[in-house]
Amino acid sequence: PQPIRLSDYRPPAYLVDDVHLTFDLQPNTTRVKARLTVRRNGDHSEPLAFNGERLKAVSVAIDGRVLGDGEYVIDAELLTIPAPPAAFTLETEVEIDPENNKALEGLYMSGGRFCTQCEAEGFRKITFWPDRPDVLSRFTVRIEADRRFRHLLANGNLVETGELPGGRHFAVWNDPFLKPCYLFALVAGELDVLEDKLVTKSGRTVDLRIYVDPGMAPRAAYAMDALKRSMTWDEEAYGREYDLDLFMIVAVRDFNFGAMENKGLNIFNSSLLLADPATATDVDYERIEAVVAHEYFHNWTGNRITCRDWFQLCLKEGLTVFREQGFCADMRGEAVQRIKAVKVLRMRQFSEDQGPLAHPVRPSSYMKIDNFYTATIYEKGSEVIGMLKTLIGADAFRKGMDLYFDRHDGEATTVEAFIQCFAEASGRDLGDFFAWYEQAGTPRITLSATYDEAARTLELVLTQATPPSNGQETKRPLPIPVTLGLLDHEGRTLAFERDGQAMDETVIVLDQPEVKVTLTGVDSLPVVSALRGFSAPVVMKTDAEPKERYVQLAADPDLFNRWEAGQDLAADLILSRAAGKPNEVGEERYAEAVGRALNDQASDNAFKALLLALPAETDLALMRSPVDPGALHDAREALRLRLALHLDAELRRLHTGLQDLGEFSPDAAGAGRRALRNAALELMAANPRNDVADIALGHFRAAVNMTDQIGGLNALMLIGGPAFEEALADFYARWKDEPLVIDKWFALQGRDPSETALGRILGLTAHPAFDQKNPNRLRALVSSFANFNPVRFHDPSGAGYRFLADQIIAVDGFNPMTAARLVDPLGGWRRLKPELGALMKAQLERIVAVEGLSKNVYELATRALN
Ligand code: HT7
Ligand code: ZN
Repeated sequence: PQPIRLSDYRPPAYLVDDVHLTFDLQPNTTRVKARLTVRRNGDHSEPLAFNGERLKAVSVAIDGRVLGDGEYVIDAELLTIPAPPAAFTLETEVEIDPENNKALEGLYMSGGRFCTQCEAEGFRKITFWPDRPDVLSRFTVRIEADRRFRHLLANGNLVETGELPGGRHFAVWNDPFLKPCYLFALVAGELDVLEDKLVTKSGRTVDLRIYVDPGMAPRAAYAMDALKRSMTWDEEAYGREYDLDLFMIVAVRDFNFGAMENKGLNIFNSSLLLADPATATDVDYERIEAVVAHEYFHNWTGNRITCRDWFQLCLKEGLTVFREQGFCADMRGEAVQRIKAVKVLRMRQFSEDQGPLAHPVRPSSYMKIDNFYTATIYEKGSEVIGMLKTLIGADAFRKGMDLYFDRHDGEATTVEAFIQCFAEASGRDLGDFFAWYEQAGTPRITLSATYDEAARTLELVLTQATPPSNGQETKRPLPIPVTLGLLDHEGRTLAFERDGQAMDETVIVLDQPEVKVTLTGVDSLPVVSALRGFSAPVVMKTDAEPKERYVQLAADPDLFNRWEAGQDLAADLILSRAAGKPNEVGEERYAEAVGRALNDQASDNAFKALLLALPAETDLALMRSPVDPGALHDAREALRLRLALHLDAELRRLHTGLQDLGEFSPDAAGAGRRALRNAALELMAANPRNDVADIALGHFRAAVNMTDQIGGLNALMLIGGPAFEEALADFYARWKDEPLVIDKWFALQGRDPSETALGRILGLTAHPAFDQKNPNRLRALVSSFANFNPVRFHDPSGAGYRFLADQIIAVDGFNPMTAARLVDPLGGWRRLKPELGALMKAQLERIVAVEGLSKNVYELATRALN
């Protein structure tokens, strides 16, 4: 297969201004009639070549005349018409089979309902079309179906409904906004609906509807609340108002991704929409709030202004993640949300950046665009915008956003056009900044500080280097904003001067291989608090000593750096132990410092819960190579044991004192309390004292919400033994009819690090409730195992790798997109200790050798091997 390159971009040869689609819905033989108003784009004589995949063509006509053989060609990918007129009506009719569409793109069936997923290139599985985001059209859609498909939904406004002979009915929808076909959506089926209204800032009333499985409407209440808060927030934070009179969301169980922002008709994976205290955890609530907001925010960043081509994907995704993170910070607290975002970034994006799948935020070539919905595009894409804001300031940033919305509304545009708005708004040349979009890899920066007591100066020397990545051997320096403040050794903020100006905090722009900055008026030997709020997506090394980290852990006013100091201390201790040099004095000192931080009355519970969690094994694995996952696991467990013993009384006190009294509330305060209580229990589980299993079992049995039930089950899993087996069986029996809860049951077992877990995990694919065809169920077991259970995944026998490869090969046969998303954990073979690396590589080779492998898996597996 040939890659597609950004440098080959050409405007579309033909545009479609209007389209009228008629769907005659039948599970196996749906007919789609399309009437397109087509216009040649520019002066050329190129043939018309519209995409079409797996379409059984019934007829093709131009201006009412049915074309005969020889007047058009249909192959596996295209409808070609050699010499069409300059402007004409193209009518096609095709037949498709939604029921047997297990790839879950195009039109398919989930839970007996019709639904669609068109991003990125699914529309070509519905009808012949120039399937690219820079063709913007006005859509009218008529849906005809049996009356048992009670709700017939599409984008925009409902303009007509009616009855048809033979127990059928119809609905006609019109979307007044121009849109690319990837935002097209259709849903048909029996659904319950939760309804509400929102009055926008200009006084328009918008009807809000969330469609769910019959009986599930009460579980959509939190999503509805999140939707209303998102709509109001976007008005306040960005001046963006919703533009249609109706906004709909539909939940489906079979979905390749989290959710989809189709214009006026978002489609959600039900796991990211449905919640009640009995079946959803606080993490679910938080995710629902974030994803509802994210998809809603796409209405402006993605839908009203879309991407010219798929290389510009970060234009809508990075920006929308950035907006989503701003919303979540306002809803749930800035510091805690920032720490969580950075944890995700490090776990997913930094590992991507260190492996063979590293790519720039704006890639320059791809084989399957579905493979580029990555942490780099989303999470690093958001970080890049955060840096832009730090560099030009909040006011210029907002002006730049306003300009972008004004200038590009209704267009399909580029990252260059986006950055240009900020250059104009700030009056700054942002030419160098663009390297953040073009260069893969995580920059390494160093910072060293020299204090001159007599002169009261602090000289800071910062350096940067970005390691080579596939296809980019040499790297340019990037403009890296390093937000920095000083503390004295008692933890008090230390003021200083920069260029004669007094301040508490400054942003140093590290835009050369080395930058020196001298701060003056520094009254005592300082502790440097650098990269505050994680002001850039880099790995920083400093010459600070552990005692300085302890000052930060106790008192840094930047809560991100307070947390980071604890993580750095813990990581050093774990890595020393894993290297055979345990520092027992240091471990004790660390445990004492964590104990003091837990007693700090000023900090909130959610923050303390984060402080209590040691760096993940996957994060630690990024810090050293070759990686020995078993040694890392044992060393981390040793520190957990030390903490559990040292903090025993404190953990018990937290566990008892933080019990939920009164009604469950999913808000930040309630979630923070439960997070800390469950984090305390998780740490207690490392303590071999006999009564801990009883406490965990009591916690599990007494739980009145899913957060505590999973917290109890998780602790029992870490302890192991008959109590765990009993609780696991009870949990299954109680929730067997709740698919979203049974997903949790699979996911928890996938994460089980105990020595005997591997056999059970591999055996779970034979469980009657396991279903490879449902991406949620598949990911619950397979992704949680491969991504969150390093010690068992990297079993010395290679059985974990073989298991993952088996799943990828099997799923690729019907759902290549989801199969490809499982490849990532096999990308790390080069960094592993050689005997493990060889076993992992062998599985990649086995995958690549499979006959008839999809482009999706082929692309990622070959890149992972190279
Ligand atoms: N924009 C949406 C991406 C998406 C997707 C991509 C590929 C295959 C299936 C998909 N479903 C949704 C989701 C988002 O980022 O908002
Ligand atoms: Zn998105």
